[in-house]
Amino acid sequence: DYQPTPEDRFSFGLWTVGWRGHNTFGEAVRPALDPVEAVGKLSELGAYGITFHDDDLIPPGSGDTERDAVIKRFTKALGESGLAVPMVTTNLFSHPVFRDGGFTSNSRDVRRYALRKVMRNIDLAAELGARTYVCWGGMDGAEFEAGKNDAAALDRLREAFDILCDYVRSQGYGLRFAIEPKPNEPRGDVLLPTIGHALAFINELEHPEMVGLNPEVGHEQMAGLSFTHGVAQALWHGKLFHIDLNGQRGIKYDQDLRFGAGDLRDAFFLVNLLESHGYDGPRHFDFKTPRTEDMSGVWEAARNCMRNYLILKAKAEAFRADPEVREAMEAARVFELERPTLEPGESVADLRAETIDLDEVGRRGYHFERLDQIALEYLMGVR
Ligand code: 3MF
Ligand code: MG
Ligand code: MG
Ligand code: MG
Repeated sequence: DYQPTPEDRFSFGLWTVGWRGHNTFGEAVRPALDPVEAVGKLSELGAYGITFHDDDLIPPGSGDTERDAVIKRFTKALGESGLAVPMVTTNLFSHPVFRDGGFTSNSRDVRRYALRKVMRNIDLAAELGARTYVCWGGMDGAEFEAGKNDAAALDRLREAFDILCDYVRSQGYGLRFAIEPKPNEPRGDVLLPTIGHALAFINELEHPEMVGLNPEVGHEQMAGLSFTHGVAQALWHGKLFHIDLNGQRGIKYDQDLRFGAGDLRDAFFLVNLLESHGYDGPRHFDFKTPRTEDMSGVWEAARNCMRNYLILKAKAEAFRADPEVREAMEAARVFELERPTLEPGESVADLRAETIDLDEVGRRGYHFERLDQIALEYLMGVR
């Protein structure tokens, strides 16, 4: 009956169910959500984890005593509910000091403050047993080319990750970092706009093994890219440390619809990929319930993020197990791609001596239409 359990490893950001619906044009439409209530409600719905930015949990400007009290109360709620904190992240975007970014602000004092803010929250993340620390640098970007030296920004971003990796190592924390790419919003152009940019950047770090990705469905789709292909490449590099699941309809603002809304076809192939290619991290939802909804709609959406994932998982399993699919994949030569182009024992001389009948092979059809239609029929529920 698609009822989630903690074994499904579903997690939610505190800022997702807590989003009050304010946007560029409209003010908040929903009341503030007590983090303790979020913990209770999410565990009741069958989630296994909750994640947060420092400022989601601890009201900005809190003194040490107030901060300790908030953490104590939250930790108690976690203990009572059994909910885990698999990932933690930092808000380096809301406060006016971050208007030109965090790690790559032109202002050196802001960059130093950003690092302090992250380190303080890393200590809390480690204390709560988190394994992943996400870095979304959405305010790190530009509207004007002349105002930002991109090479220097990349130098400073690398410096920030090198410092943070050293810090985690020196403290002996079991944390890894996950970069979350996004093409734009809130900045006109954001640094590390796509999965590919972030993968290339990681190679330049002092500890590339400590840094991977937290790709988000809608972010890649905002760039017109296929999320499923992007995630497949992240997995291939061993860099899918975490994931933000949600829904998006095309190249427009970051919609953060519940998972399954938006591009349902891509959601099907994404779940199929995650469930068959060894991803064992949390299935984390980063969604925002549209402001038409009251709190009942928020919980409805949270429940349905998980429900849609489980429905798609069942459909993808049935699809993969179907002998007709197997046969259609054979006909489409899908498995032939797994065979090395030059097998052991074969030489380049063998390859060069070979001939091909270009007319004949050029007439070859690949039968992807049939295979895709079967997938679609699973998705539409007639198989
Ligand atoms: C913005 C996002 C962010 C990140 C978050 C986690 C506010 O589009 O997706 O949500 O996911 O900062 O690091
Ligand atoms: Mg987002
Ligand atoms: Mg989004
Ligand atoms: Mg996100």
